[in-house]
Amino acid sequence: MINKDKLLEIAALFAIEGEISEVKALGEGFINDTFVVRTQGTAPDYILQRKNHIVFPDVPAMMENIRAVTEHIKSKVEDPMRETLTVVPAKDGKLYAEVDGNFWAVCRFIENTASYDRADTPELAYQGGVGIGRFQSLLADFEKPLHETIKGFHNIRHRFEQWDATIAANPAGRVAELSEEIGWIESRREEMLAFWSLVEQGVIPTHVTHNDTKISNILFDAPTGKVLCAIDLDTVMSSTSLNDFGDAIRSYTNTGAEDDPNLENVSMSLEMFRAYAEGYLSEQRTLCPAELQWLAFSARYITYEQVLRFLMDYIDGDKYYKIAYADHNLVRTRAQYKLLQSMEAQYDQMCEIVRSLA
Ligand code: ADP
Ligand code: GN1
Ligand code: MG
Repeated sequence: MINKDKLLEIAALFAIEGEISEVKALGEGFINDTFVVRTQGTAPDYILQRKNHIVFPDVPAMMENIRAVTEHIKSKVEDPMRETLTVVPAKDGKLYAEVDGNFWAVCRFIENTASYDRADTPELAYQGGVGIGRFQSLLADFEKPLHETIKGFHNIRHRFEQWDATIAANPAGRVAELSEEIGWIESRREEMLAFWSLVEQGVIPTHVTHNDTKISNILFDAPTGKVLCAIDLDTVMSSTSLNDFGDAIRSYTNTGAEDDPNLENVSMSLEMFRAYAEGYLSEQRTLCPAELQWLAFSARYITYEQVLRFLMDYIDGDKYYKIAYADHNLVRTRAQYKLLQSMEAQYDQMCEIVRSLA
C-alpha cells in the first residue's frame, strides 16, 4: 500500500492545475495501480497511475506511444479533450515520473462518463464495437512506428516459447496436478499456430491496435450512453486488428464473469456477439477479405491465449496477474476455457453473422 502523503507528493511532480483535494484508488485492473486525483473548484481532475514496470519494461517508450496515438486522434475528432486520453507531463517535461524505482504517469480525468465491468445489454455491446471500430479507423493512417511495449503480446508462437519454458521449469510445483488443463492447451496448439502463421506471412495484415479491449477499457458518455473513447492505452502497438475484435468478444459476450467460479454461468451469447460485430463493422469498413474470413476465429484465438496466460501464470506461481485468492488464476483458467468451448460450439453461427454483416 502507498500512503496518502506519498501519493500527494507524486501527484505534485506533474503539471496539474489547481489545488489537490483528494487522491483515491480506482479500478480493478490486473496490472497497474490506478488513482483518481480530485482538485478544488473548477480545475480538472486527473488519473494517476503507477505503471507496472515488470510487465512494461520500458515505460518511457510506452508513454511515447500513448502520446503519439492520442495526439493523432485529437487532430481528427470534434471534441479532442473527451474523445481520447490527454497525457499530462511531469513538471520536468517527461511523460512520466520515476520515484523510488517506480514509474508514474498522469492523464486528465474525463468527466461525466460511465464504465462497466460487464455488458448487460446488446446496445452496450454495439456501442463498444463502435468504439473499437472507430479507434482503429482513426489510427488507420497513423504511420509512425510504435514501440513494442510487451514483446510478442498476442503472438502465440512467442507465448508457446514462454509456456514450454514454464512447464519445464515448473516453478511452483503445480504441473503434475494440471494434466487435464495442460491438455486443453496442447490439443489446440497447431490450430492456433496455423492462424498466427497467416499474420506472419502477411496474409492477415498488421495495423495500429489497442490490444486490451475488454469492456472496462472503454468509456461511455454518461448523458447519452454513446461510446466516448478507448482508454488504458498501455498496450497500443502494431498487431492484427482481429485481436481487438477477439478480445472484446471474449469480454462482452460472456454470460458469466471472467473468473466465474460457477461454470454454469459461463457461455458466449450469440446475441451479444451479433451486437458487438454490428457496431464494430459499422465503423471499421476497411477489413480485407482475409480479415473478414478470420474475424470470428479471432475470438477463439484470444480466448485460447487468455486460457494459456492465466494457466501459465498459475504454473509460474502467480507472478503476472494480481490475484484475490490462492487459486484465482486456476479459476480464471477454467472459466475462460468454458467460454472457449462455448465459442467453438457456436462457431458456424458466428461466421454466418459476420458474413451477413460484412
Ligand atoms: P487499469 O490498468 O487499472 O485497468 P485503466 O486505465 O483501465 O487502469 O483505468 C481503470 C478505470 O478507471 C477505468 O476502467 C475507468 O473506469 C477509470 N478511468 C481510467 N482513466 C480514466 C479517465 N481518463 N477518465 C475517467 N475515468 C477513467
Ligand atoms: C490485463 O490491465 P488490464 O486489467 O486492463 C491484461 C490483459 C488481459 C486482462 C484480462 C497488459 O488487462 O491482456 O486480457 O488483464 N493486460 C496486460 O482481464 O497483460
Ligand atoms: Mg483497464
